[in-house]
Order: sequence, then structure tokens, then C-alpha cells
Amino acid sequence: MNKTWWKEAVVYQIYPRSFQDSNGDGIGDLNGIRQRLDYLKLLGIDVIWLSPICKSPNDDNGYDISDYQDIMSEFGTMEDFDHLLQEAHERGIRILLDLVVNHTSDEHPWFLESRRSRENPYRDYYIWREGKEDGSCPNNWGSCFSGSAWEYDSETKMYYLHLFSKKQPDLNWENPRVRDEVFDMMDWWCRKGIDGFRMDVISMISKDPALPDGEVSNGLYGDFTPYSVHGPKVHDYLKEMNRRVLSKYDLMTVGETAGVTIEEAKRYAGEGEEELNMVFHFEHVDSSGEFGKWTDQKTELRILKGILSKWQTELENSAWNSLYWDNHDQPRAVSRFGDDREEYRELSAKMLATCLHMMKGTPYIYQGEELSMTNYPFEDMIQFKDIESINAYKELVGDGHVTHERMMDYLRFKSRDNARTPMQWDDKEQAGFTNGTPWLSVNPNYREINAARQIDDPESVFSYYKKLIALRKKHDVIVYGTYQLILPEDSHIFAFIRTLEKEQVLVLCNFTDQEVKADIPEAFNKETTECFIQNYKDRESLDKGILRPYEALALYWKE
Ligand code: TEU
Ligand code: CA
Repeated sequence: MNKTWWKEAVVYQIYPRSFQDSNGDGIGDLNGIRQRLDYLKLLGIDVIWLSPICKSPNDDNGYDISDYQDIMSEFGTMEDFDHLLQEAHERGIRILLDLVVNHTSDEHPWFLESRRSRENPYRDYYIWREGKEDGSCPNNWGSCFSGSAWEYDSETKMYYLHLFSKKQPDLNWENPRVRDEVFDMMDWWCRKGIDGFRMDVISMISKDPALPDGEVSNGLYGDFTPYSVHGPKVHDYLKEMNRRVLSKYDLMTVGETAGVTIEEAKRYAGEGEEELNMVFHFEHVDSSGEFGKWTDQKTELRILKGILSKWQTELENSAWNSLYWDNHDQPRAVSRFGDDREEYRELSAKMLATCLHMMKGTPYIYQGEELSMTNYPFEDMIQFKDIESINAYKELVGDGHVTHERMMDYLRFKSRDNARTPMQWDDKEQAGFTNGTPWLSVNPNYREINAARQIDDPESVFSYYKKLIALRKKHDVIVYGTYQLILPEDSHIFAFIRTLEKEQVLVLCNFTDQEVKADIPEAFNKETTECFIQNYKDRESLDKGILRPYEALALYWKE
């Protein structure tokens, strides 16, 4: 068992724009994060993943970078960053940066040069193509943010590729100069003392040079994923990145690999592959409808536990899992996988936390998840700021594919803005996030759901997360034990066992608001169990062979 700090760590994701404003402009910033480091220390997390903090016009809230070696003006200065890094390290907290190198902003100097002329030395930093004979786009690919993945540039009469917004032109990783620039920039940040990277859509950096048309599924655009996800040279590029940068430092690296399969994950994150430490897969969050991600349907439990169990068992002894319910791109966990009705919100949030944190892998907590923050009650399109949501509404409702009412249901359930409302610190004006006007409205339930109300309450969701994090530090069986799903056919209970030599943990989670029978295999009905954690005050239920609504327990014993 090769013990490793990033396998034993719990990561906390901060979306800086919405975490803490320190200067009253309504936008979160680095000094605001520094003010909250003691909160994170109290929670017990080990690593912070900062969503992008570099200079950006914020077309996609920082995932469109115009200077990789300077801090976004709204977030502060490089001196503020150095101060934050130093104070985090003083508390034993490491910091990962969000590496966004599949694309830059169209305001990056490289792109400003590249678009000036076909002969410009920066031309091949990006992916330019002539249109088809009839002048239409080079192929039928659709952007993740609606519309075509190509934008025509009248200056040089060619199209450039953008798998995301037209202000996010894709970098051409085939060009060794692009790789040199990226690796030099990464090395510069590592020499400043950062502790690793979360790598944005890193599975997309290698494209099939033929850029062929994709299959058209919903009558809108062709699917680019077969030709631009896990492309022909993606592993060559990551091995080169590891050799030239990552291997020189004690880093944690996690790849955001949309569309990744188990087999591909073993290549990106396999022990000995010399690429990354782990990857995020999206199988459990990629619920979809007729038009991509847009649905308001929850995932049925047997499907959900089948997916998560597959990743637990099939990466065993070959790669390391990342564990998450939500992030800045996903709806709030308790609204999507739990039950945010007031009577069940805290119970189901603790149940979800038990389920995730007792699995094998590195757990990620998204800001506010530890408070059971919920989706936002959106009523009008004017309330949205997320380019993905706004563009999807324009395309799907504007072109008559989906009714306004239906699209509002989809957005209320899955818009990324659900996760981006300001962190709820207390019950004061704007939830203590800002003393100005927040860039995105604070959830009206902030008076009931906020940190001040929870940090000293031993029964709060915050205190429950603290216990789970402390348990992980205390017991190797939680970090390194093997995983075995039990009751696979049960459509209410997600139950599994972790085993490490003579130690075992039985985890039972009722994902419903029903009281259900719990057929626990005789072998595990042992009297000598110690209850690691439970979200009810007692475990009488087990004596009756039932689980109460959203009941969760983790029972431990040692042979
Ligand atoms: O997201 C990549 C990605 O796959 C998105 O399409 C995401 O899955 C989708 O938005 C979910 O609805 C990364 C970042 O996490 C995201 O915030 C950025 O917008 C995107 O890349 C472009 O940088
Ligand atoms: Ca601010």
C-alpha cells in the first residue's frame, strides 16, 4: 500500500467569484478567501482547488484566460495570491490551480497575433481552417455552449475552432511551440510553490487532424467527441507534460476528462503511466435528455450505484478515483441526488456525504456542499449569468425546439448558476458574502442555511462533514480498503463494504424518503460493531432490520 498524501487528502473546491468578497464590489476575491482560511482549517480539509484566478474577460467566468501569469483584476493582485498561498501553507493547506489550456481567451495576446494574418508566427497556435466550397463551416461540429464550434474571421477569411464559446479559441497542441509555452508557464507556477493542478477539459487537447463531420443526434450540430476527446496524441502530450514539468515537483494532478471511460482512465491516471494522479469521470452526473444535458429527471438509484461501483471496483489496483457529487458546473448535490425539502434537506445531505466519503478515492467538497446549500429558485431568464445556460435557452427555445416552461424546468434543475450563487456565511445582508451588490443573487434561503448557524452546532451538516473528514484521517480502511457493493438490486438502499485486512466498514444509505427493509447479510449482523458515523441519533432501526428516511450509517469492526 504506497501511502500518498493526495490519496489521503480531502479537497475543497472554491469558485472564487462566489466565495467571499473583501472590497465591496460584489465579486469574490483572493483576500476574501484568505479571510476564510480558518473556516476551512476548522472543517479539516487538506487541499483547496481554486477555479481559475488568472486574467480573463470573464466570458466564461475565468475559463477564458488572457494572461496565464497574472491575476484577474476583480480577484486582486499577484501579491494577494502570494499572501494567500503563504497563509494556506502556514495552516497546512495545499493549493491546486485550475489549468485551462485546451483554449485561451480570444483576448489573449497569442490569439490577437494569430488572427492578424495567415503568415503571423502565432497563426498555428490555434486551429484555423478554410470554409467548405459553399463557404460554410469547415465541419458540422457544435459548441458545448450552443451554436457552431467554428467562428468566421473576416480579416483572414478563415474559421477558427472553439469547442466552447467563440471567445474561447482552441489551442493547437500539435504545435510544439504551444506545448513549450504551456509547460514553461506551468513550471513558473510550480516554482512559486503551488501544489498541483486541476486540468480543465484536458481530454480534449488532441484533435483528429482530419476534423471530420460528427454524427448529428438532435438535428442541430455534429458531435465532436469521437474526434476531439481522448484524441490521437492526448497521452503523448500528457507524458511530455509529466516528463518536462510534473515529475519535477511533489504535486497533485487531477484531469477533468469529460467522456472518460474506465479504460481511458487507466491510461490518464494509471499507476506507472506517468501522466496524472487521478481524473474526474462524468458518468454519474452526465444525465441527459433529447438536447444534451438538459433534463429535470433524477438518476434512478440502481443506475447511480452501478456507475459508482463500477468505477470503485474497476480502478482497483490500477488507478485512483476522485469522488464528487457536484462542482461549479453541476447543480447542488442535495437538490439533485438528495432531497432539498426542508424536512429532509439536512438528513439527505448527511446521507450523501456518508455515501461519498466512505468510498475509495479522494473526496472533493464543493463550496457550500458542507452546509447543504441548495439549487436556486430561478423564475426568470434575466436571473441567469452562465453563458452555457443563456446560449442553450436562446438556441433551444429561440429555435422552437423546447418550450419556455420546459426549458425553465431544465435550468432550475441543471443550470450551472445553481452552484455559483454566493457562499452563505451568515444571516446578515447578502449572507455575509459582500457588503455590496453580489454579481449573482444570494439564495433567499440563506437565513436558514449558513455557516454561522452550523459551525458550533454538533448536529449540523458542517459538523457531520468535519466528522467524516476526521474519520478518513484516522482509519486507513476508509482510504485504502477495497470496495464491495452489496444489495445491488435494492432500489432504495446504496450499501457497500470496505475491507482492509481484518478491518471492515459496512456503509448503509437509504436514498429515499421511505422507511425500507434492510436485508443485511447475516455475516454483517455482528454485535461487535462500532458505529463510525450515523445521521440519526441512534441505530435502533437496524435492530428492526429497517432504515428510516435518508438514514445513513457506517459500521466498523475488526476481526
Ligand atoms: O467544463 C468542461 C465541460 O465538460 C463542460 O461542458 C461541463 O461538463 C458542462 O459545462 C456541464 O454542463 C470545463 C469547466 O469546468 C467549465 O466551467 C468551463 O465552462 C469549460 O470547461 C470550458 O473551459
Ligand atoms: Ca471583491
